[in-house]
Amino acid sequence: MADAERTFVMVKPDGVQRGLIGEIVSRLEERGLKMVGGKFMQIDQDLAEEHYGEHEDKPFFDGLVDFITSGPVFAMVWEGQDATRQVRKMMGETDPAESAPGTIRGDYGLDLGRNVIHGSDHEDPGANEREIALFFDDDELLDYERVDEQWLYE
Ligand code: IDP
Ligand code: MG
Repeated sequence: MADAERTFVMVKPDGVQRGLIGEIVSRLEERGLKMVGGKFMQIDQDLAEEHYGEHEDKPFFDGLVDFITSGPVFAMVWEGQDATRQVRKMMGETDPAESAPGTIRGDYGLDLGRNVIHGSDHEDPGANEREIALFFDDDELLDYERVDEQWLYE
């Protein structure tokens, strides 16, 4: 496998409330990505402010923090070839209204502030590692082989 990497993915509170955890996990699993960590949790104020720290000066920051702490999320780590960029492609654009049908945000969202899923930004080097470390301890991430890996990678 070339470029094997891990990326942080989260079903946001709107996705949890709308019953989309299974659908999102299913899409990533069927693509061939491997879940190596998962945590159903509620984000507190400090973690939210740190996770979205890059947006602290934006007008939507307070609303974003309120939203992401408003209910349970499903935080995950997924592993695979070029995983960070591939997950972002499957997510669509930040604004669901601009996201192509077939993408997660394009299929399940309409509004910028309720876009169902988070995934580490592949254009921000180190974002995946930083976000994984923010949400997971090392011993919460599992190393294992999926039985289909020999058919998934050349
Ligand atoms: P991303 O989630 O596609 O990486 P970012 O630009 O990193 O997008 O923004 C983080 C999150 O902040 C978005 O997923 C969305 O929930 C929210 N957000 C971004 N821009 C706006 C906005 O203009 N209004 C309201 N919420 C926004
Ligand atoms: Mg982002």
